[in-house]
Amino acid sequence: MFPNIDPISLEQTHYARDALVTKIVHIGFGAFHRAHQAVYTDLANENEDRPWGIYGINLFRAGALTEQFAAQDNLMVLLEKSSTSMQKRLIRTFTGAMNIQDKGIDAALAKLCEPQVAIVSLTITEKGYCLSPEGQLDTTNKLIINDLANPHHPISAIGIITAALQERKAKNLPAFSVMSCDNIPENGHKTRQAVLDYAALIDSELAKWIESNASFPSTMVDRIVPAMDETGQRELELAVGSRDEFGLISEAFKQWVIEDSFCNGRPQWESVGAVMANNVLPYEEMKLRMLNGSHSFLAYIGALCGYQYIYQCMEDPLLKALTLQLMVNEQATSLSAELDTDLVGYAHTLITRFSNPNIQHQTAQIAMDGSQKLPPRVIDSILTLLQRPPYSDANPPKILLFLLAGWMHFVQQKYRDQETLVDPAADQLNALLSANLDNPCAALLQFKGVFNKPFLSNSTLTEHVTRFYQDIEQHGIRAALESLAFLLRKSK
Ligand code: NAI
Ligand code: CS2
Repeated sequence: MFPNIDPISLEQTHYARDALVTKIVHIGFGAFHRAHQAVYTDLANENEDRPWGIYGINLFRAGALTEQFAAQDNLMVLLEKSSTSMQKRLIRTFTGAMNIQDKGIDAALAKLCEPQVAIVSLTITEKGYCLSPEGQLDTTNKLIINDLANPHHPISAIGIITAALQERKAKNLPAFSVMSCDNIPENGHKTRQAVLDYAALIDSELAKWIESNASFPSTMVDRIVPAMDETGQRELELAVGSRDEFGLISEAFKQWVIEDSFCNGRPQWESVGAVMANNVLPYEEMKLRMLNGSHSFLAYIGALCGYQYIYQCMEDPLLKALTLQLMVNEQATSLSAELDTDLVGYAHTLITRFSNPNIQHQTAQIAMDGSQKLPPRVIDSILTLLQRPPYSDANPPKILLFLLAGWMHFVQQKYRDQETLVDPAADQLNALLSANLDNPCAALLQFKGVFNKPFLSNSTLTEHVTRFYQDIEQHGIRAALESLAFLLRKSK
């Protein structure tokens, strides 16, 4: 399919592709899955007699995906780039893909109900789980309202998974494991909660069957995979020798920690570097707070400074220094004592990864969906840190609070400039701003999806956010960052 790929520099597996069996159906056939779980599965297949095939399903995308992917034989190329080297990898584990918008829900359910399907994995973004801020199924979510009224024609991922499990139960087929690979702490437990809450509302017997037959492993996933743009496409085309509509560019680093709780078998991912663990939460929190929390800091503060890409933020000495302090002094202090990891070393590795100029990761991409991302990356850490010396009510973690003020400016600027805020809570946030035009900071502090009760009941926290907000407003982002750095030196 890719005739011009130089065979010497191409990394590829060699198992018999015609032996692939579709035992994994992946919902959310986006960039990350194709550059992470698909790579591990493809590599693990080298040691399997019955290699694991993956079939991809998209819920909310339209287009002739099945036909286009089949036209390139369900193959794709990934360019894995460090700051000094690049490797081309051919990924051979896919058996096909579909957009539900084109093929219809019945086709997707038929796929999920093939008897041999053992795992349904997910990368559907944080909002795809339809959870309330308290971690229960959000029954006011539009998709869930639709699905509860039409359980046999669902449109949410939770509704589709439950409908498939219902059909499998009716046909006496085994259940499957539902493996979330999204950036959510306890992602398996939260998926289980959403599915069980939903199932209980349509059929209590089904909820019991799912509880005893399905499993919901949690995972910590890590690899920076920016959305492809035309420049990336052209680079890929040069490297491959022909157009690859599904090809991607990622960093060279990858990591996967998986809770070993699969009800119906799994690939030997540990044979190719994944770590199987009993408790994934400490790793999830480490990555979510140190990596993703810093990413969100750079997304909002970097964007306010005018930077388009993360590596450009790392070329700014002040931003780089504050990012390292955020990781080491604030986020690392908030983590579980159970972690047997050199967190300072981890922080330096993250800075090196963020500095990779070969990865064009847009601050705007990371800034999306802030209302979903800030609670686990920022709010949870702040509340934990108040109980951990040297922090206290009188001395709260300031870089995290500055980040929140930066997010508020980002949201406010989009509103002011009438630009689209990409966030599932955009309407609510804009309504709060329009109701209090004179005081955007006070308006956004009313947004309960981010500022929960414990946060709002602590006046030191709200005062700090307000002060930082005003500092940015009155003196500009650069001067506000310098004042923050000064404040941090003083409070040492
Ligand atoms: P993408 O934009 O390429 O794909 C997003 C996928 O989510 C699409 O398949 C889309 O159809 C689906 N989706 C969006 N909203 C949905 C909803 N409400 N219900 C069901 N499906 C929905 O994004 P990408 O890069 O694949 O990232 C997806 C997720 O993967 C992230 O949100 C994150 O949780 C996780 N992730 C991404 C990493 C990255 O570097 N790109 C790294 C680590 C985790
Ligand atoms: C990023 C993540 O978009 C975001 O919010 O923080 O996608 C990040 O690139 C990955 O989690 C890295 O593993």
